[in-house]
Amino acid sequence: MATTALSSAALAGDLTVSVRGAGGRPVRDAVVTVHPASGVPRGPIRFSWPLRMDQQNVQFQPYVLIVPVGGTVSFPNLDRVRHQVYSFSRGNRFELPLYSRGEAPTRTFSAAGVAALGCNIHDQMLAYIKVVDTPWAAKTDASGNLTLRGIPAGAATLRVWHPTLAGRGNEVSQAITVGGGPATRTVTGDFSARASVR
Ligand SMILES: [Cu+2]
Repeated sequence: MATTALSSAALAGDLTVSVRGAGGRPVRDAVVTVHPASGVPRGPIRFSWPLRMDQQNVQFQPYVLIVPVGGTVSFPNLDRVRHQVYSFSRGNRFELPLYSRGEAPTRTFSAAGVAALGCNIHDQMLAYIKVVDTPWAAKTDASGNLTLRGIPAGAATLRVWHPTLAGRGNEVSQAITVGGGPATRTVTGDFSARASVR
């Protein structure tokens, strides 16, 4: 590789994370966050995906939505039936009034953590909002993988959360060191827990 003039920007690296369960089974919808020891940038965090939790066919969509602290989520009802969405999760308790097709109430999430969502009308509806305080956050795809880009080089904490991950808060963490280039890491866990409802 050619040596060129050093950029004024600090070194940063891309991290590909692979989340696996028993027998190497890929785990989708696992939320991976990285908190550099040097801190996260000030100011609002923005993600590329919409902050939107649809109700369609009497299901929430998506199953897991990552939201930055302070983010406002809309909850559009695309069904012909009414929904009444709530969360009993500590720090993120709320209840939206019963609402009909075409309505899209909103809720702002000001505390990092999890909001397990339910519907008072339809017991089978379940989804999760993961509120994060770092811009380095993503969820795994169907192959259990994701890539976080531009993480500052140095020490950092990597966390993996999933509603069926066994352990405190459905989360595991490990210390990592981010280098100045691409890296990969596999996190294997026990995803046999019953999906948490709060
Ligand atoms: Cu409902």
